[in-house]
Amino acid sequence: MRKLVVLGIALSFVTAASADFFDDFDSYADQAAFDAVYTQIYPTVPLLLDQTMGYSDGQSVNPLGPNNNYERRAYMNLGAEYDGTDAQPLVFEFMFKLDDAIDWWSREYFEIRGYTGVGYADGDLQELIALGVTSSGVDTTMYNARVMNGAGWVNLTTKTTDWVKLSAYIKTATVELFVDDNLFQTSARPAGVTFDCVVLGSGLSTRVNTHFDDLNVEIVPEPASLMLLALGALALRRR
Ligand SMILES: [Ca+2]
Ligand SMILES: [Ca+2]
Repeated sequence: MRKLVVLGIALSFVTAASADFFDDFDSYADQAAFDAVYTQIYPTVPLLLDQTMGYSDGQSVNPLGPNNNYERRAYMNLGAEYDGTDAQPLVFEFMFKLDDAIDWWSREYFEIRGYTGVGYADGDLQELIALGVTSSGVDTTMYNARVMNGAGWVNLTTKTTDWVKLSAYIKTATVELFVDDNLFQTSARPAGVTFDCVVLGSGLSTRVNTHFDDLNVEIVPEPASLMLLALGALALRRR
């Protein structure tokens, strides 16, 4: 009976862990193919698929600084409501590259958002977590992040021109903010607010060219949950 209980717990984790989305942007043959997946918020000034460089293989997303970049923004609905817990954080992360780490006027980021409805701009915006760089109210020598209903904009670590991995681990009532898997900030957040879409690009003016790659949205079991999974597997084998 105890084995069955453990097995049941383990299976419930397996089911909940299936909410994954990953895009390396390498599969799109052209801009039109990219636009079929991501909805351009300003169709006449689209967020660009860059087919000349990337972190993974040869393609990435480029909001095309340093020239006028007042638009170039797109979104994608995740198709369901996602939330993280302490046991199973919802992970939002991607690779990010600045062409210039010195210039203060650098405003680009990706966001994960939650609306009262089922996707982008459907009802009221409930929460927004951004990762990237911004130019006011922060230390502009650093990567930045924003938790709208938490710490607001915060500083992470010193900017470079290398590819870096920016990550947000969304837990029950906190958001942990990482650069290259190093934790730099923890913000509070309202528990129970779910996420339903991602927004790519700031849509704001900037003077620095940036690239984004390997966008990942995933529910990750923490080690305690993995231990339960292992116990469940063991129980199965012993049966
Ligand atoms: Ca890529
Ligand atoms: Ca929603």
